[in-house]
Amino acid sequence: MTVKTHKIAAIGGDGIGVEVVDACLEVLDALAERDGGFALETTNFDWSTDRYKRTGEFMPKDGADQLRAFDAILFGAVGAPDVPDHLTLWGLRLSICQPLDQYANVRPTRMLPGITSPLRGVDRTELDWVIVRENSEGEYAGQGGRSHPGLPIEVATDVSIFTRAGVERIIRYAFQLAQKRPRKLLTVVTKSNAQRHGMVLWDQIAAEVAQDFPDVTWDKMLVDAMTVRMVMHPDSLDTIVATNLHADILSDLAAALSGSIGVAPTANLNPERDTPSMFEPIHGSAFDITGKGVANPVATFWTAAMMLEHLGEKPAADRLMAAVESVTADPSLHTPDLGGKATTRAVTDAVIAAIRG
Ligand code: GGG
Repeated sequence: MTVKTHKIAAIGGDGIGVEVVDACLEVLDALAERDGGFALETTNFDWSTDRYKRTGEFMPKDGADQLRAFDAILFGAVGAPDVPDHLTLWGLRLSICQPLDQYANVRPTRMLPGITSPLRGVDRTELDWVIVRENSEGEYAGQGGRSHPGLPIEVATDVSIFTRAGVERIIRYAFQLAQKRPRKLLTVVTKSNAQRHGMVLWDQIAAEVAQDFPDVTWDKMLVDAMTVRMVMHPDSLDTIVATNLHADILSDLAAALSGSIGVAPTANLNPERDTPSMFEPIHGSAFDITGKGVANPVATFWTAAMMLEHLGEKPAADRLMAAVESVTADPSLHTPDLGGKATTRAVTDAVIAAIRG
């Protein structure tokens, strides 16, 4: 049998990011061993807030270029209590996603077996969404500035940038994704009543792109009304596309509704595959539980399944998800975020045992 080797860059980052990525690498090794058809060659990078404190840089200046040599990137989390969040986010996560043009941030949400939703009466069939977050521009374009510091006339601006090319490619990606899912249903989220330029452009481009997808049923929602719909009528939604900021907020809500942000995965994709894509849990560094051994590794395992699928290893991805679901089905293997007492170690061992069968 030909064994294909995938080169993986592993960046644990900060806090529990390091713990869940380490756990995930163990799981991936077990999968590769069990599968036999592929191998993973992993390179660990210490890029993090700790590195920033030591050297003044979260990652080397040519860091994003170094990552081009890899087939995929497995990322943990960024953020630390003693460094401002805008420095950590821009210093690491965005310094990778933006130069590598990982413009489609895909965030599946569904209820895994054994996990209950805080929404009363919602069952697994009613909550099965994919949120597509625009990941390259919009509110995260980095445009704006401050002047007149400390004076009453101090000014601070953050300018959202929406380009026709950027909006069209993410909406087209979302329609394509919706088309592949059984319900062929897409909701385009904006705030075009208040933001009368960029958000109106989103609405217009959605209507244009929709012409190419006559088999996809689509509608549009204002982001505020969308939060109500997610809670009150979760079964009315399937694929959702929104701006960088709106989708970030909606996907945290989605994760909470599906049981915990500790199980929510995400893929930062360059769909054209010109550059490597990056896979990470949605959650951050969670310093309140760092070092306690209780971080939920399920989000990172799920994101690893997305990574394997992206690398063409669908049977291994399916095996991993089956192992994860067999573990979540057992409440004695729930970590504290899910109301249980299990440790990261126990969940990881159980997933590896399930993989080995
Ligand atoms: N693993 C995700 C992560 O570390 N996120 C850190 C963060 O601050 N994210 C905010 C954002 O992406 O807007």
